[in-house]
Amino acid sequence: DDGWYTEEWAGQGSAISLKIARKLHEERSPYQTIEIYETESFGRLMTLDGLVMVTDRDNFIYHEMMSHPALFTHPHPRRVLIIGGGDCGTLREVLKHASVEVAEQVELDERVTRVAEQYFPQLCASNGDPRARFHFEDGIAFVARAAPDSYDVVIVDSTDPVGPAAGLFSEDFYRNCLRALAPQGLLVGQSESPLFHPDLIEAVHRAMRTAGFREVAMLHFPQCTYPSGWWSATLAAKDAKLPRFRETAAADRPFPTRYYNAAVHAGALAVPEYLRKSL
Ligand code: AG3
Repeated sequence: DDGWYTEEWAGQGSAISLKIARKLHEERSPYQTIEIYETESFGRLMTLDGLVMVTDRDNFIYHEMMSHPALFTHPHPRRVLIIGGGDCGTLREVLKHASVEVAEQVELDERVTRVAEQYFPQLCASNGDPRARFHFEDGIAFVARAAPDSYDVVIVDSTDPVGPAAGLFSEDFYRNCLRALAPQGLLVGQSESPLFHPDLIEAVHRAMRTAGFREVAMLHFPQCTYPSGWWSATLAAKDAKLPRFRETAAADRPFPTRYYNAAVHAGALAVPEYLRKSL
């Protein structure tokens, strides 16, 4: 232990290292190893099975981009379902929208949420909101038995597509999301790095289309502590082409954001040249 935390980026011959001040917590939950570190310059760090999930310093970019583009695209998002997202950062952003009447979160590992409540209280600041509902169970099974037309927006804030999260990138899962979505419904899922994982992004697009989503688009944004430092989310529309986002509402949003704004939203949808043909 040389005082640095390193996540080696599998198969990419590269890594992220953060200088550690001290380790605050480690436990083995029924699902994974959860660790919390105090870093020297990125605030607190949460890892799951050795993979970076959240740092204090840069998680706002990811959480804002997982939520606001979808919620400012749907015409009137009232019922939101979050799959994963145990650190509650996405939930906090979703609850900033006054139109949201209920936000249900389905996280497999309750310990992730309990540890986040203790070590990332800012991310969990809205957990007591009466609109928030927590389910600690498998999101794949939850969506499979959800009643049709239950949600306006489904957000998949998952770990990498390995182990229990692999099913969250499958056509079957997307088909169940499609059914659970109401008319005009939107699905958004984190979809890894545009630099390191273009094949996965392409596969996600294909699977969503095959599942029946009418239009699929990629959003991209920096996330310096995730593999390659550049990340994506994939947005899909249930029953019509993706509407243009509600740009005026985004520009006039009555709550603070640190990364998201209307121009950032438009820019995040621009398709990099090398992906233009494959997507
Ligand atoms: N999002 C985790 C994305 C995967 C990161 N991958 C990695 N470090 N290899 C979930 C946490 C944010 N709510």
